[in-house]
Amino acid sequence: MPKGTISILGLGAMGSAIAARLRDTGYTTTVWNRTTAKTAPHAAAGSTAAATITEAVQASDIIVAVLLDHASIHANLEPAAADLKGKVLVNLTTTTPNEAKTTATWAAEHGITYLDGAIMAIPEMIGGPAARLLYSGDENAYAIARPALETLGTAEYEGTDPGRASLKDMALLTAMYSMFNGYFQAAAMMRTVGVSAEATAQEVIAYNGALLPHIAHYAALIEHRDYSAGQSVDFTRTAVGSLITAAREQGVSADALEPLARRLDELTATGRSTADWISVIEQLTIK
Ligand code: FVH
Repeated sequence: MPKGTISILGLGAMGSAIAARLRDTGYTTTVWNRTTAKTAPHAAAGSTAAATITEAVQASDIIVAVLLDHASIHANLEPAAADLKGKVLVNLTTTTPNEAKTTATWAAEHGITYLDGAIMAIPEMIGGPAARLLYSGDENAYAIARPALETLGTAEYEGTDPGRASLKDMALLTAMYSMFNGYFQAAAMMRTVGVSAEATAQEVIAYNGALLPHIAHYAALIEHRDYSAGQSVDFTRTAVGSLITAAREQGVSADALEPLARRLDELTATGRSTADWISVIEQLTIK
């Protein structure tokens, strides 16, 4: 028995996975994509292919947008604003927090109930519990769309600030890219002596994997701004300086570490060389 009507705007890798999942879990789906040919497999599988975005919007109560970026969302949705009025719009396109807020303001001005979303998964994970999808914005929009959204993965509502889901997404992605960048640095250094990327990967997984839970200890100290003990700025500055020198000696760029060295230099220059090195976090806020 059909559960409700949902239109999916955007049939890239992620939009396609979402459309398929919603269709397979009993929703009446209408799909639209800029490149019309991408609607064909969905139409063959039971979705309705809309020729225009307006047609797609008019077909459903809930509209899920999965386009490339903020610019493509506004280029396509603004002309359809009148048709979106009174509907629930769930935007799963990756945008910055401020872009999410801009879209929320625009939606409110046009009588659209807006929920912003961030997908912490790859398309293959959609439909499984390991897929985390973060949402923030209009509570009513979340309540209405929630049953459908819960079919996509684990749904987590982050509150009414429309930028909140995006901010968390961006913060976690920043941590992720920094982690991988650290591995690239290690692999670039080790391959100068013929060690394979696979071998270094195993070493990094073992070493960093064992250390990773230690960030919870750092978190407690950061919460209390307790930088009175622990590994000092002075010690860490020397250690990071050696890492930079070692990288350069191997003919490898030290770009990955130089910002950390600069933060440690700043702490030293302002008389905080004996503080715990995790106080670098205080240097990250742009004043
Ligand atoms: N794929 C992933 O693993 C990540 C996981 C985390 C979240 N992201 C975000 O999801 C959005 C969509 O990503 P995607 O994987 O579906 O991306 P593509 O396969 O490249 O498809 C892009 C779709 O956007 C359409 N599009 C692009 N520009 C425009 C435009 N100016 N007007 C209308 N549509 C546009 C594109 O259409 P077409 O090229 O087929 O005609 C695709 O439907 C994204 O924000 C990720 O960051 C996915």
